[in-house]
Parts: sequence; C-alpha cells; structure tokens
Amino acid sequence: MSDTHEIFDLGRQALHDVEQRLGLSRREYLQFCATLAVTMGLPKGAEAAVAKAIETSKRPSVIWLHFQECTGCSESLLRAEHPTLEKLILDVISLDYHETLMAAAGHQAEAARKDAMKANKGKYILVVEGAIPTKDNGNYCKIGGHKAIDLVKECAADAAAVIAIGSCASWGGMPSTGPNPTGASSVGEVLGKPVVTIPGCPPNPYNFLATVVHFLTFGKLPELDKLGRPKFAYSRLIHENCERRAHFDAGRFAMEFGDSGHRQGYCLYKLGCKGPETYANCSTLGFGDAGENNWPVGCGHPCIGCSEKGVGFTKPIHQVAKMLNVTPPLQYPRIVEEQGKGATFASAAAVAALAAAAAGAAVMLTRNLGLSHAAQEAERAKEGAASQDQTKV
Ligand code: FSX
Ligand code: SF4
Ligand code: F3S
Repeated sequence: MSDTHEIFDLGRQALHDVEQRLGLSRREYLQFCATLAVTMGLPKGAEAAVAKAIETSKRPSVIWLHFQECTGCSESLLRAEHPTLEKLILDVISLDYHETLMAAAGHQAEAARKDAMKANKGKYILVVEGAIPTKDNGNYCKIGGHKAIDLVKECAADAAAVIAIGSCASWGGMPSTGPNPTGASSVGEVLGKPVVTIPGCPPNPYNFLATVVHFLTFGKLPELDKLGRPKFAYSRLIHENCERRAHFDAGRFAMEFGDSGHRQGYCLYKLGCKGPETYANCSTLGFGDAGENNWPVGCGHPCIGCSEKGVGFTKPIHQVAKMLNVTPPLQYPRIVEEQGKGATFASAAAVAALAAAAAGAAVMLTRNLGLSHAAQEAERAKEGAASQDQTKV
C-alpha cells in the first residue's frame, strides 16, 4: 500500500473531523505531520503513522510550570501571530495547567492543577519552563504560596515523563549566569534524576512537539544523549550545517558588524559565533515557519550558543568559539610532502588534480580574455563608425 493510501486510510471521517475542529485543510494538517516526522528524522511515509497517532491517541495531559524565565518558550510554541499552529498544538496535547495561558486564577488555578494531576495520575507529562532557585531554601520563587523547588518535586512525583523546556530548565540558562545570586538550577539537578531536555532560549517548538508526538506514535521517548537531549535535534553542531560554512572553509569572515564581509553574508566566527561548539538543529530547522534563513546566523547575528551549557550566558558574546571538531582544511591531503618522504598516491593525485584544474582554468581565462578582447574591438569599431556618421551629418 502506498504512503498516500495509508494516510487516507486514516479514514475520510477522521480527516474531516480535523478540518471541522481546527478550521484547517487536510493538506495543512498533513503538512504539519510531515514536518514533525522530518524533524524526528523519520523515514519517508512516517507522516502517516504520525497523523494516525495524533488522530487516534488520547491527547496527553500536560501540566506546564513556570519558574525563573521570560516565557519565551511558551511564546515560541504558541506564537500568537500563527493561529494555525496554536490550534494544532492544542489539538496534540491537552494543556491542563499553564499559568500564563489559562483563564483561571488564584484558588481556581490551583484546583485545576490538582484535578489534572489526580485525573491523570502516572500519565501526564510535566513540562517545566524556567530554572529553579535553590539558594536560601528556595525562597526566591513562589507560586500560589508554594516554593518552586517544592512544586516541581510534587508535580514530578506522578508524571509519566518530565520535559525541561528551554535552557533555563535544562541547565540553568540565563538566570544561572554568574554569580547566580539565587542558585538557579536545572530541573534534573533539583529532582536528582535525568529528565528530557529541550534546550534553547527559546528552543525550536518543533523539537518539543516532535518529542511529544514521538511519545504518542511509538509509545516511548526518542533516543536521548547524555544530557537528556533528543538526538534527532541535538546530535550535530550548528557549524556542520551552517549556510555560511563555505565562507568559513574559504577563510572569508565578517570582521565587524556592517562591514562588507558582513553585508556579503560571510562567516560570523570572528564576531564570536558559537556554532562550532553548540549542538542544535537551528541551522537546518529555522524558526517561526517564516521561510529559510530565519535563525540567528541567517539574520546576521552570531550564534551565542544559547542552547549549550557552558557556552550561552557563560562565554562573552565576542569571544571566539572553541573548535570541537577538526576543521576541513586539516583533513585535506597535503600536496607537498615533507622532504625525503616522497609523494604518496593521494598527494600525487591531488597535485595532478590541481594541475589539471589550473590548466583548465588557464585555458578558460585565455579564452575569456580573448573573447572580451574581441568584444572590446567590436565595440570600438562600432563607436568609430558612429562618430564617422556623426561628422557626416
Ligand atoms: Fe525565556 Fe523559557 Fe530563554 Fe528560559 O525559554 S526564551 S529565558 S530558555 O525558559 O522563557
Ligand atoms: Fe556558521 Fe558560525 Fe560556523 Fe561561521 S562559525 S560557519 S557563521 S556556524
Ligand atoms: Fe541559540 Fe545559536 Fe540556535 S543562539 S537559537 S543555539 S543559532
């Protein structure tokens, strides 16, 4: 059965329901599922499984806590200017408690949290946004009279999975910047156990959604690295897939904001870009569904390593990055052997290739020079004829 048939096997009624419920076309809905499947690095056709899982699974109850942060994670997830995505997200998860989005306040909000925890005991996903202050008995952040440090422990106790969204919750992020006066700590540190982390300030919403949808589709969390990050999103350095990488390899750098190199889109390494030591998929996924190049480096600003512990909010912005992997120029075969060793096959081949390329280039250059010379002569001849005509008049 073809992938397309599998998708439509979901049942026309199910797709019709999606259309009615969300006011979306089925094309938009399937595009959303395909984006999630691609983000997870799933093979072609997996969007059918994703669509089926979203359609047929009960929306997981999500309890979302906010501590020391700016709410950028929620903003990036629910971008108000993109109602389609907002509707879709709320159709994938049942956001039962979210302090900045829920209509309830005060005791009502507290009751909503307790009810959701009770009704979905052992099944809800706890999402934590923001770092947790641990200094001075955790007195620096309280919600509804409860200290953040107590609240996170209480809510994590009966959760099926704990996801730390954003760098603040994942490793301390911006609130933990030295001298860290409040003792801002990560969720993992406070709970004393590993949790799923989706770092970034803010993180790409698709990395969060794809993690939740992986859970729905396969009944388990995606593969994580030793820092709890889903490997599908954080296994490559930004530098590996950066659109400015060719400029880096060729040694073309912007030296100042606004200089000609900067205006021509050269590499931002010398302006402090931390792409070479930051693991994230920003260079391939982009932000905001606003087309290609919509990410810090694409917009002309060096990556500050916002997702990487020990880099973002720790290293000065203009300090050059540590190169974590060998740069390509060191991998090229040497074309001149050290004296007395003789040429290896590879170096001889490289010399031959360079010589051939140089010879080819020389031929083209001569031809082009010849052509331009001929064109210039023709132009001069034309001008001469024209001036003779003018003198006649
Ligand atoms: Fe803000 Fe979230 Fe940064 Fe932190 O994102 S965008 S400060 S990672 O917790 O709200
Ligand atoms: Fe891109 Fe930064 Fe690497 Fe340059 S240093 S190629 S701008 S990631
Ligand atoms: Fe942050 Fe760098 Fe990505 S600044 S958003 S990790 S490009």
